[in-house]
Amino acid sequence: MSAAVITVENQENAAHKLIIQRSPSMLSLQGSIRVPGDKSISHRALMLGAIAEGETQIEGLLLGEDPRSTASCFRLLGAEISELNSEFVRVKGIGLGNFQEPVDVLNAGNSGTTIRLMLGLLASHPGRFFTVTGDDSLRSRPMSRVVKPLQQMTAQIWGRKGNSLAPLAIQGQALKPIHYHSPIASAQVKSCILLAGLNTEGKTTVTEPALSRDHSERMLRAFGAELSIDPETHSVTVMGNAKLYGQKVVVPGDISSAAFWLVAGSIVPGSDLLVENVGVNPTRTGILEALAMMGADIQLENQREVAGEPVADLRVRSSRLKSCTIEGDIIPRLIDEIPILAVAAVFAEGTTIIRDAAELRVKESDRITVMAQQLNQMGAKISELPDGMEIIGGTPLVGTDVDSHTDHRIAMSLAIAALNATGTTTIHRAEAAAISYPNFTNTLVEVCR
Ligand code: SPQ
Repeated sequence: MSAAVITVENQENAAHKLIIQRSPSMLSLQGSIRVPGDKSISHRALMLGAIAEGETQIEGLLLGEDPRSTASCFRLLGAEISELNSEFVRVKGIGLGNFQEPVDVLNAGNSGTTIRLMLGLLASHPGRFFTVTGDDSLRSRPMSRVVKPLQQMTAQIWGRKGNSLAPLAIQGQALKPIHYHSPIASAQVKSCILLAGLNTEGKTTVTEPALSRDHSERMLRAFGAELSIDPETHSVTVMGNAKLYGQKVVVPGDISSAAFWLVAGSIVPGSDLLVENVGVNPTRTGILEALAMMGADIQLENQREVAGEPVADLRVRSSRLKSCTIEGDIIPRLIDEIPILAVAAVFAEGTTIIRDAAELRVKESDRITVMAQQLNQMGAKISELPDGMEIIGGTPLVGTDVDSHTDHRIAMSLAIAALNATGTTTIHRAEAAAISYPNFTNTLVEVCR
């Protein structure tokens, strides 16, 4: 008999419920799995491929909804992108400065990375007019964080609420270079400004208060851009009038997707899971450090470098977790993993504090409020802080009806919480997982033994 009953119930409008019922005989998670390609790297490979000269070949692209949005936007801008396939995608670039004026609105769907990075490129393409939008969630996320610095570069952008919400209209211009001191550590802000700087004469610099993920910097260099980086001040400078050349990109597995299995393997007794081929770029490995602080048993095996990004296989075995405090400079290095870290904290001994993470309130959902509400409905003891959560661990969870709020990371975090709950958990709007992890439910079924 299977250790868990996992069913998917389809509903109207492509919505579905994920129903998880753990069997009374204890389940454990076993086997070796692969997670889909890194979402951040997938977006950047498509975008840089599109603005490069010549052909880019991408191996291991994430086939989630978000990279599909990027591909459809850049096709409208003139790039030739072959059918998306995780084995091989070919992008015929149009060369920097050569976007065609799209005949329709560029729709970034649910993807903050698509709209914010693309804005930097659009604003710096003189003589063309563009309109960009997204789904309900994206249209409520703040765009002023990129619109304001682009305006300092003389960009022309209009939108609702003082040009801070999509839909946005952009009249491309020749921009002026700036040195931007970002008030937040955000890879999307940094990348937007650097991408705008590519087609702008002179040097454009971004300084951030703490280091955010550096995939743009690594990939820009690989494509031939001239970049200087000052690690002391967290500053990156790009030389304008750049020329990029098509490359071969190998996308490693996404550590943000691996995080669900690292927590599941830690909290479900008797588990022993190997997650192969995971990107372990130091700007993304805050989750490994946080779980180590909590006493998790995670080993990095077969460490190697693939196409400029560090990669390893991660072995997780169950362990007794203890509480910890997560705050400060580690936050940007694990920001997307905080929903699943909250699940780990619920099963840990003691009180876990998460601070300095107010950014969570402006993600695909308000991830502080939604995680606290949904896990508390299952019996957890989580109090919201303005910039985080206080989680009193050790209270058993009981399955009930919960909702993803259409946020992929919430849907998957709740599914992992359900593995360690008694009774039946029904996750509404679980289809959101397809944004970053289309195969999530199949892998869940595969590893539960
Ligand atoms: O792309 P989007 O929708 O913003 O996705 C998220 C996610 O959880 O997948 C955030 F909601 O990831 C961001 C991440 O939080 C992806 C990203 C990137 O690829 O540059 C950077 C981070 O955002 P930020 O605002 O800190 O720059």
